[in-house]
Amino acid sequence: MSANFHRIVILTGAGISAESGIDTFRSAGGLWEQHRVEDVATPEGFARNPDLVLNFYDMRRAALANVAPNPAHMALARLEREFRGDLLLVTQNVDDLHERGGSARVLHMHGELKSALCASCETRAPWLDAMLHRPPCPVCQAPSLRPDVVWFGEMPYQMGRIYQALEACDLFVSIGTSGAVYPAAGFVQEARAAGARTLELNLEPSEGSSLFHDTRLGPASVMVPQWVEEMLGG
Ligand code: BV8
Repeated sequence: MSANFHRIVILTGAGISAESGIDTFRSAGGLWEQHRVEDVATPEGFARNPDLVLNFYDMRRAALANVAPNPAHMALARLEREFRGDLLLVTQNVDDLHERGGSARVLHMHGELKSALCASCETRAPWLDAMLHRPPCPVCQAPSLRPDVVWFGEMPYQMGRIYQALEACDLFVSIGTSGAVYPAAGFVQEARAAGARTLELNLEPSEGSSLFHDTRLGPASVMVPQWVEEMLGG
C-alpha cells in the first residue's frame, strides 16, 4: 500500500488487544461466553442486577494492571507521530492500551474502563478503583457511579465527529474487529461512499470482509507494524 493517502480513519476492536492478553468478545472462551450480553452490557441488565454488572467491569478494570500494549498499539502510535496527513484513531475498546502504547489522540466510541459516569449528575471522572462498594460521586456525592461505557441500546460517543471524518477520509482501516456491532460495523460503507480506499487487518475474515477493497489476515502484532512501515514509506 503506497503512502499517497492524506486523511486516514482507523477503527480498532478487541482483536488488537488480544495478544496483550485481553479477552475478545466473540472468540471461544471470550467475554460474551462467560456472560450473557443482555445481563452485563445493557442498561436493563444493569437495572436488574447492578452488582453483577459493577463486578464485571471492576474485574476488567483491575485486569488492566496485568496487561501491556503489543507491537500493534506501538505501531499506531508511531503512525500518529510520523504520518504527515490527518489521522483519526477510533476504538471500540474500553481498555487503555492505545494510550499506554503511545497514542495521544484516541476516540473511545464505546467509553473507557478507567472512567466513571454518575447516573445522578452525569459527571464523568477518571476512575481506577472498584465501583461495587458504591463509592460517592466526586461531584454530587451520590452513590450513583456506573462504568462510563456504552451499552447496547445506548448512543456511542462522538458520532458526529466520526461521521465527519469518514466523509472526508481517503483511507479507512479496520483492525481486529468482527464487524458484528453497529454503528461501527457500518463505517466501512460510509468510507466507501466517500470514495475512500478500505483495508481490513484481522486474524480471520470478519462479517464485513466483503465490503473492504483489501483484507489482510494475520495477527495484529505482525500485520499492523508491517502496514505502518508501508504507509511511512519504509
Ligand atoms: C446504537 C461496551 C443507536 C463496553 C460494547 C439490528 C441491526 C443493526 C443494529 C442493531 C440491531 N439491533 C440492535 C442494534 C444496535 C446494536 C447492535 O449493533 N447490536 C448487534 C449485536 C446487532 N448496537 C448498539 O446498541 C449501539 N448503539 O446502535 O445506538 C445509534 C445508531 C446509529 C448511530 C448512533 C446511535 C451500541 C453498541 C455498543 C455496545 N457496547 N461494548 C464493553 O463492555 O466493552 S460492544 C463490544 O462488542 C465492543 O465494544 C465492540 O464494539 C463490539 C464488537 O466487538 P469486537 O471489538 O469486534 O470484538 P469481537 O470479539 O467481536 O471480535 C474480535 C475480532 O478480532 C474477531 O474478528 C477476531 O477474528 C479478531 N482477532 C482476534 N485475535 C486477533 C484478531 N485480529 C487480529 N489479531 C489478533 N491477534
